Amino acid sequence: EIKACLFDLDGVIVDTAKYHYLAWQQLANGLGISFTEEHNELLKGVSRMRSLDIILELGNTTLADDEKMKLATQKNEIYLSYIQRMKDDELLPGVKEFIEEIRNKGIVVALGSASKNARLILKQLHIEELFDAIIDGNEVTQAKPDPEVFLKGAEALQVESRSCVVFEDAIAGVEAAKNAGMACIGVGDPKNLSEADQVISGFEGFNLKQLATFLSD
Ligand code: B16
Ligand code: MG
Repeated sequence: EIKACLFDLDGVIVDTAKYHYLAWQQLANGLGISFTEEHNELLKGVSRMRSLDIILELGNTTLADDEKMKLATQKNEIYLSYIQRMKDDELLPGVKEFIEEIRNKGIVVALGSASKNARLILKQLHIEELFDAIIDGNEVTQAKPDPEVFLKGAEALQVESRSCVVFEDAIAGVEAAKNAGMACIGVGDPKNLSEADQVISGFEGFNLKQLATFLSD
């Protein structure tokens, strides 16, 4: 029986990946490192500092820790300037309706995101009240694929892992859900998300009945 659903943020609820990309690209170009959309795939679901390390590795660059902190802050400022302009219509199609449907049917809902900006983004999109619990990058010490973010979500909702379903778009996120002993629905390309129990391309037309049949197969 499904008692709780846990949602990743970036790539599941809103496409902030394009803003992360623009901000990292601006930063990388400033360092003389070329950074493409393909490189950006490596950063999905990965923490801010780890993302910077990956970019520096691409450019064969090593920097002192204080220099790296400065760059990470700079990237976040660029990112926030995009986020502050974001509008409600940037919610991915159908996701708000799906969350409203499951809540009406008594399922509790949590956010499980690696982003330290998660609360700000939920506020900006006026969907903070859709979540019974919010676990984000400020509350976890272990990054996905470690299950910490989802285990803390389940704990906050007071639901056992086996009654939880996670929605994820990143490979590391699907692994984190599996490591937490939870069912997982991949959102995106089935090629990348083969570890998920089922994959959907998005939430348009998706409903609780379909979710229940998926998981009873
Ligand atoms: P921040 P998610 C992740 O969010 C993003 O996928 C990843 O690209 C980003 O680096 C990470 O959040 C940290 O974000 O710099 O805002 O703390 O997919 O786990 O919701
Ligand atoms: Mg994601």
